[in-house]
Amino acid sequence: MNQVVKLDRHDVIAIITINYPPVNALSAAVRRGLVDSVNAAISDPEVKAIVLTCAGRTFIAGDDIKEFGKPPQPPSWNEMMAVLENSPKPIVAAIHGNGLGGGLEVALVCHFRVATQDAKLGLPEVKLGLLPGAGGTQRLPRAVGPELAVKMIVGGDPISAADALKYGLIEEIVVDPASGGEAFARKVLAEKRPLRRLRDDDSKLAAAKADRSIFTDAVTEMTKKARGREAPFVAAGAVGFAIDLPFEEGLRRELEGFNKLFAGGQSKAQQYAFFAERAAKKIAGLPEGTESRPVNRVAIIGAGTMGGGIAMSFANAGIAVTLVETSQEQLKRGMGVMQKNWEATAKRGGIPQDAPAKRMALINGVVGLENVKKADLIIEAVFETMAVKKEVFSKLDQYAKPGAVLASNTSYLSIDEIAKATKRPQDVLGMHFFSPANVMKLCEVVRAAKTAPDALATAVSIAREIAKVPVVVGVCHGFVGNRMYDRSGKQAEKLLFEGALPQQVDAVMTKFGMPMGTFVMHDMAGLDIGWLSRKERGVKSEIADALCEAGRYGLKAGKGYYKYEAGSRAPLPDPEVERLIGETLERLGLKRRVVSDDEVLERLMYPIINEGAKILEEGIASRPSDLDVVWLYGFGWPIYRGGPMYWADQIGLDKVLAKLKEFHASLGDDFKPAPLLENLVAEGKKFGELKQPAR
Ligand code: 3H9
Repeated sequence: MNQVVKLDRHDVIAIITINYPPVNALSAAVRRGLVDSVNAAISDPEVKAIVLTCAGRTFIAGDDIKEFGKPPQPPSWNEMMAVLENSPKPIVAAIHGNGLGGGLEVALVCHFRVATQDAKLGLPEVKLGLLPGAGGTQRLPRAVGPELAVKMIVGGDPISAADALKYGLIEEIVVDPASGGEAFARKVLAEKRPLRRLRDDDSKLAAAKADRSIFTDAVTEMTKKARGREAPFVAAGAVGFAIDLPFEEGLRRELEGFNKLFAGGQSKAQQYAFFAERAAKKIAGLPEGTESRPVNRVAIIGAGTMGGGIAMSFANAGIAVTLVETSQEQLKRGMGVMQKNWEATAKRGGIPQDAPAKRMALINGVVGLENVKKADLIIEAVFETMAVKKEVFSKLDQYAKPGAVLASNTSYLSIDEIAKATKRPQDVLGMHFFSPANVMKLCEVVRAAKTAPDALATAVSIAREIAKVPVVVGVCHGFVGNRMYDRSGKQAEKLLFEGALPQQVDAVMTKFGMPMGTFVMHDMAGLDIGWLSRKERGVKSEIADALCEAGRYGLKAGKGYYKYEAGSRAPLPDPEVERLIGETLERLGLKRRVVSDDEVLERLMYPIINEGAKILEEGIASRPSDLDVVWLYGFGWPIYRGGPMYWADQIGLDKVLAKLKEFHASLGDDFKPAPLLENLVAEGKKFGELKQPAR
């Protein structure tokens, strides 16, 4: 039909095949080919039924996001959907890989659907700050009932083919999409099955029409974690229209919601984040054709909080690991923590009941570094001092097999320095996981001066295999994430010396969309650790020290920057803390002033942007979007704000620079503007316009 859609005929069955790599997105050319093919099949008197299938690795993964924002090209979605739905000849959608977004919506206007066992079906538009805008919110509830439809549309996660079959989204599971779809189409003809148009079938809406709580309970559950995002609420509302309004009216209201979200800033930021994550997969400067090394066995050194979390991440992905400790006692403690962690998740229904035992079985706990001999990848997660790290790496040099990738999970230390402890610096790199490592998706893959390209590629690919989001960064103190975060943390502390209270600072952060504020986080981590380290170094932080001297060690003590009721993790503002802060300031001769929320936000966030600019200048990260990915997946930056660098572009770099200069004049060098930022402002450019590095 055209370059991306092919029409074949196997006697009475027309087979339409979309072939538009990589994911058969519904570009204008695909829509044109599809409409023309269906029309041709309808007008061909020999054709009695039509199969819609895709070539390559997947069915249609949605509208073509790369065409978003460009002038619309015909045929319109409306036209395409009408041609398919009104076809007098049955159309069978045969799904493999992913049937997502507009792809699933196309399948829903077809009269029948079959899918391969490994197929995933979903409406992930909310993840792009949108809702399904081609009838998905009206047809999916009619296919599977409003309860599951809310889960899929508001949550955005796909379901398996087995579930799709169970809930009536597909008719059959097939082995091969094209031949399976064709066989099913022949069955439809042989059995003279009537065309099933979901728009005309309200049977699955009846229960929710009679008892609306079926719908509202599902919405309450699914919007619990929406935190500031608009799309989940608008999407939920649209599913409500399917229950309450006639089909056409529901469709109209759905489109209204889609257009509103599409025009809004949240969706733009979320689309940006989608491409930022994909851009981060492209490792700058990696020689063409670099292959990763095979990894069949993984060893992790250290069963503490980080090592345990990393081991859990591997086991969660079904990969066996050898977990090495220095004593049986330490090992037992670490294994116990993992077991408890999984059991708690299973109890909450987060993983199957038998998962904890199965996952524990994948972890082989051992004592002694000599046990790493067979590992292809070794991740060190021991105590965070250079001397200890170097000792471990020099021993690894003796035990690890040639070619094994040697990774350190250090959060701050120089990988170049650690690599010197071995005779194989080409195999050494950083894999910096974020805490809790079994939960947070970010993994900074640190490329040291001598890291070999294939070692780097190996770390990136294994990180992806365990469902992490790897971002390649260079060596500097704290790499990208912590280096930027520390700028903000320092200001949070300073603000307390000027008159802000922990609860004000934290509230500004959570209102902005961060999952938690700095001081709640300090309480969770424990204040005593920093206190001890300060004492060792002879450094003071008067307010934090005063809290510790009063026994306020954080959550574990039931009091820190906040107080906590017995058995509760909910932080409560404590007048006692305000008193302690007041006394400390008085002792230091400092006057409290009213600090505005705007100032708190600027003081916390602008240094992050400024530090990001310095990181880019130094070449520690390849692109501004990589920094945004670090913040999205390492610190829970609100996705609807894209990331700090994207956010800065939206505010206007001139405004950010002007504020930094103002703070620099009054508060000193913490705010000294990065030359890159000054240059961009001088050229009237944004971070987003910086030249992208070569793949
Ligand atoms: C929608 O459908 C709106 C409708 O409701 C209504 C309209 C009226 N378009 O992720 P990968 C590219 S909204 C264009 O690395 P994987 C991606 O950028 C859409 N391009 O592969 C990358 O390109 P590059 C709803 C797309 O195997 C390449 O494909 N659908 C699209 O890890 C490989 O991607 C979604 O939100 C697209 N729709 O994962 C699904 N999708 O190589 C979004 C991907 O140049 N997509 N690309 O960097 C995904 O979730 C994943 O890509 C998928 C494959 C699971 C499909």
